[in-house]
Amino acid sequence: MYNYQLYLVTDENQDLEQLEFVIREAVAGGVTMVQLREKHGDVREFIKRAQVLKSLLSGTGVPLIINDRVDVALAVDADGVHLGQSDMPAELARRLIGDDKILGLSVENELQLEAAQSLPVDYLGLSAIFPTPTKTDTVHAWGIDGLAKAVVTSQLPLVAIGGINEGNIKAIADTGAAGIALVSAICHAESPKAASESLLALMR
Ligand code: TZP
Ligand code: MG
Repeated sequence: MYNYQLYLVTDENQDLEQLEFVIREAVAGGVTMVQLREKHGDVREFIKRAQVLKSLLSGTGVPLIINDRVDVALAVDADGVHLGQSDMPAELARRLIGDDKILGLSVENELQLEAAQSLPVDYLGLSAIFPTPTKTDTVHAWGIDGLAKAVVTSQLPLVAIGGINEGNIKAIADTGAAGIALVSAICHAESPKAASESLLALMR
């Protein structure tokens, strides 16, 4: 139902100006979804950045997803929330955000993948496919084989995340995953627009 093909996750280390540049370019280059990921700033800063992205994305058809915080998503009327395993339980988040918003959940191993199948979520983020310097606390890497098996068993759409770039995206696309989520391959590209265009072409 939603298009997860090229899912941009923002880099919290980029300032507002860099963030705006990346989002404008990435949308022009064809990203299909944007997640605002803030791990260290205070909630006011989070909300401010969310409001900026909300207005940048309005009218583009690209949904804005908020990482971790249901309250921030509701406060700015974002299109959805992405939860980790230690965030608010999915059932409660769904009750708060309603049926019309997008709800995603990260799964880090097979047990979590199986348990998530009966949850009221729209998609699962398979974290992490490869080890990545962007998130150093991931415990397990699914690899291409793990992803391919997960795609076969999951009833829910899977979005692959972690260490994905132009060099390995084809192997990911071949597994039948619904999409890929990336930070550095787009946020740190000299031209986020050109990077998004070529990543999208490789995904298709
Ligand atoms: N969750 C699992 S890996 C990751 C997140 C947020 C970071 C992905 O970043 P990159 O730079 O695309 O490897
Ligand atoms: Mg999280």
